[in-house]
Amino acid sequence: MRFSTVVATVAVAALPALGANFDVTVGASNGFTFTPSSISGAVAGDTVTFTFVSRNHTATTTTFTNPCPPPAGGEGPGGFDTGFQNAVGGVQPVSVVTLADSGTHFVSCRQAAGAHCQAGMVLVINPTEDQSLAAFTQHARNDPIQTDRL
Ligand SMILES: *[C@@H]1O[C@H](CO)[C@@H](O)[C@H](O)[C@H]1NC(C)=O
Ligand SMILES: [Cu+2]
Repeated sequence: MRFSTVVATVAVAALPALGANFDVTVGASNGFTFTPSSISGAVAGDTVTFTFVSRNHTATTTTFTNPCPPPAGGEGPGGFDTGFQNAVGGVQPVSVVTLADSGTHFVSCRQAAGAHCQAGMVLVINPTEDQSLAAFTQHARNDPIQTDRL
């Protein structure tokens, strides 16, 4: 009996994560972009794997209407912030975020007082009809650079 208990414990510990994963490339072709820029059907426990391939960016949750720049630490609840990930010099950092809920989240980059955000560097997780990628992109492009939120 003791032997079988030990085996069962090891088997549980070896189980893979149950959630789905969504891969996002940050800064493809040296651009101010998340690729893809929209993720649908993500639920609590799923992961988003951000691979930073150029410059020095973050993936940070922010608000829908006043997004640029995102606040340090990310807009919550369910917010996240990868922190600055520098790909200059050839290393491509990878940051994995586990989603805390199945809600809609707006993501942008904190770099340069919101300049990257204003350039349209945006991602929506679980967009809705009212809170669409197009509407969020428009809010980002209209948001002035705000050095006091650095
Ligand atoms: C990345 O950007 C942040 C914010 O501008 C800066 O503090 C940091 O030093 C940069 N990292 C590198 C390696 O340049
Ligand atoms: Cu950036």
